[in-house]
Amino acid sequence: KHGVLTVTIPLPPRKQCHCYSVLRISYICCGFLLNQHYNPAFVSLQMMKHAWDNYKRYAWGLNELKPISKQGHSSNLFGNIQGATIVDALDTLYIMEMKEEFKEAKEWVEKNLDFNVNAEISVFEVNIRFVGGLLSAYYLSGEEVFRKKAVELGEKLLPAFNTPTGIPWALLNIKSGIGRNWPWASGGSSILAEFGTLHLEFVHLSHLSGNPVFAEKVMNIRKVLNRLDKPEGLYPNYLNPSSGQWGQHHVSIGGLGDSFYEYLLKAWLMSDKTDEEGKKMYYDAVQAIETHLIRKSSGGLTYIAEWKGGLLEHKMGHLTCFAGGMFALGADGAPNDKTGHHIELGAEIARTCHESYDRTSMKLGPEAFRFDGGVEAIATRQNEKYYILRPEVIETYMYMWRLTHDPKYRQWGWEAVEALEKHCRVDGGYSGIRDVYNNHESHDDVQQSFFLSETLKYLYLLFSEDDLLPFEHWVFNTEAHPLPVLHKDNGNKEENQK
Ligand code: DMJ
Repeated sequence: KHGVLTVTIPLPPRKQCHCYSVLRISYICCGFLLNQHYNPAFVSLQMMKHAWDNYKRYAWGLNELKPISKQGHSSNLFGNIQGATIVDALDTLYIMEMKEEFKEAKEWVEKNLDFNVNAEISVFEVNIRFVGGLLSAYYLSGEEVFRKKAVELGEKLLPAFNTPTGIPWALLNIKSGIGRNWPWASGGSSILAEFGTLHLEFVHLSHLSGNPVFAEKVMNIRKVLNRLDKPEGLYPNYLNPSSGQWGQHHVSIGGLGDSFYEYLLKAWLMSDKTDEEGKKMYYDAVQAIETHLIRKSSGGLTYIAEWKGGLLEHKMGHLTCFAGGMFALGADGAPNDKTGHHIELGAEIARTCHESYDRTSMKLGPEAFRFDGGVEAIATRQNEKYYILRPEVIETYMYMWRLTHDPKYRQWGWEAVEALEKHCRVDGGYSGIRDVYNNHESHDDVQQSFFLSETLKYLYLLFSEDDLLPFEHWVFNTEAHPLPVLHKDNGNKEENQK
């Protein structure tokens, strides 16, 4: 207010900026407008600190934070298992070297994380956030408590597979072991993206416990899928666990389908490229997706449509944007000299998803955007205009950056940082936005746990050196929890390669 204030901010110990160097941002601090030179990875770390400190202050031990009302938020996905944000954030804290915070999170897990509760939970959500979070925390830190808790929780999830086909239920009461499916899912079906997103964690549970049962359960899912005819080579989103038949023929690379495809590719990568079945299923699926779902708009934007019984809905979800990174990550093994083509596909999806952000007032992407009725990459329905701090677009920037080193991906990531700081950051943490086309924020008052596990981690990695969690040694589960590649030449002994 009364002169120039010079602030010196220590850079974190590791070199974190590649050729991007230092960025200038304007920052409001205690009422002063400061022009500071910030290292962008350091900015992501500061964002993590703000998200974490406020969770700790207002919602410690509860699942998530309501950053406007400054209290806990509980979602029925976790029943009454508590501490989702703590478990989801463990590895981000570790990677960012937030040592004090990691220590207090570990102590909470030791003393309070309790799975002996009468709770009906989502098998998928608990697996990707809790099992995945605990496994990564174990592999990164070597602390035995995380391994023990992961295996204990994995055992609690096993009754979900007690169905005539072994395709697991979506919901499970972890006390009684009784499972069921979402009442809205096509004729009692299980969901492709849910039962298809257990593979990585369950293979690691067998690896760490010495008990083959976990891996057997997920290998059986593959067997059931491989016996079935696939319409046009595509996998419908619904499969009945009793009859073993498909439900409605809806196909999506976004919600209900997305991470099934991701896990086929990553199962192959995580097996040190020995899982030939996973590899074949992945590249066959991508071939069918290209033929039947990928289209180009008249304005030249490549998008992935949804398929409903042979008819295309020209809509792409924010969730679908992860596929840019997936195509690029899988490019290396693509058959018939298609490596360059898969990288290009990844780059085109990244561009389309960036456009979906750029065409809003807040420069944050809507939940779904359309390519029909005269629009391209824009949400037209009111109930698709929200942004809930999702990571998929930043995830794709991170993969594209690592695999191409085209500086535009860091630039786009920085645009997202600026938009998050401007519109989502509030006193009590970070909040989602109800309508990204509006000029004034209407906050949804939820700080999702995946904001800490995924969005902020992918931003930090985007602005860090490639040797922080290198792709040769780590694969990220769908909640951005890094799991080590099980190298065939070291007797499958995991190493801390961070
Ligand atoms: C996350 O929980 C995971 O990325 C999941 O695969 C899809 N949705 C959310 C984030 O948007």
